[in-house]
Amino acid sequence: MKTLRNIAMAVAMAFVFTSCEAQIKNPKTETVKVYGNCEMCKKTIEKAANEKGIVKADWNVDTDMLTLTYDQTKTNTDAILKKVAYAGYDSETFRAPDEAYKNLPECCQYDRPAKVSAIAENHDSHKGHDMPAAETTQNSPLFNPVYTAYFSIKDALIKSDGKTASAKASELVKAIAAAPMDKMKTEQHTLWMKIQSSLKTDAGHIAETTDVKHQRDHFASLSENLYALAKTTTNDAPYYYQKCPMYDNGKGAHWLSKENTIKNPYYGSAMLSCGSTVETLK
Ligand SMILES: [Cu+2]
Repeated sequence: MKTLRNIAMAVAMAFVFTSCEAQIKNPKTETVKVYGNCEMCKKTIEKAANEKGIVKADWNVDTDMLTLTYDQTKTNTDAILKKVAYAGYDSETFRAPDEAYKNLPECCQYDRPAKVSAIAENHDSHKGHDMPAAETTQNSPLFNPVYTAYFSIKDALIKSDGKTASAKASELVKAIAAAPMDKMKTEQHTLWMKIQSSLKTDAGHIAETTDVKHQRDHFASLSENLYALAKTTTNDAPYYYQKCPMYDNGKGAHWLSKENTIKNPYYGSAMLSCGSTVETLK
């Protein structure tokens, strides 16, 4: 009898807990990224998303992830993210109107993501039009001029053609200077600030000489930095991170290529197929 009562109690308790949990009817839970900085951002984001009995929102300051539980017969994630965008916060789905972003307190002016797929439905229809969505959905176009110049240097070094390597390095210097920092994601921007001066130095030295040996020394460190950068981007085609085990008295050196086939830029025709792919970046 006592056991039976305990079971009945447990069932009743479980029911109470579930019904408390289920304040929101027909619940659906989704976690999405919303860009922001601080505790104040958390308040604003949650306030914009919350709706009594319909939406419960929780934004994590450390991960930038917004967990939404909502009544799926009454709303959906897009509708909620639109409200969040109007409050000034970008998500992967909606970009906040620039005005709303500018109105945020200074501490809340987070680094805006490069990825922009759409603008929250705008009162001013003109604003929506000058936002070329397709151009910015992928991250790699940001750095395309950098990588295009880099791959040309690599191809010249494969042929031990110091003159072309030098010319292409001049293009790389320009591409580095023109990289749009305002469009980089936070992690890319941080990395960019760290590697920018070495990129300039290495590209500059390759440009200044036609001595292939000197160019290859700088190409090795240039490749390491561009590898780190490539890891933060989504590439339209895979980049292969390849290794020559012999370079610099057996210390080895890496390079990036768009082809899986090994064409070694460190020794050219002498050791053309020496090396291997160590990582594929997509
Ligand atoms: Cu803030």
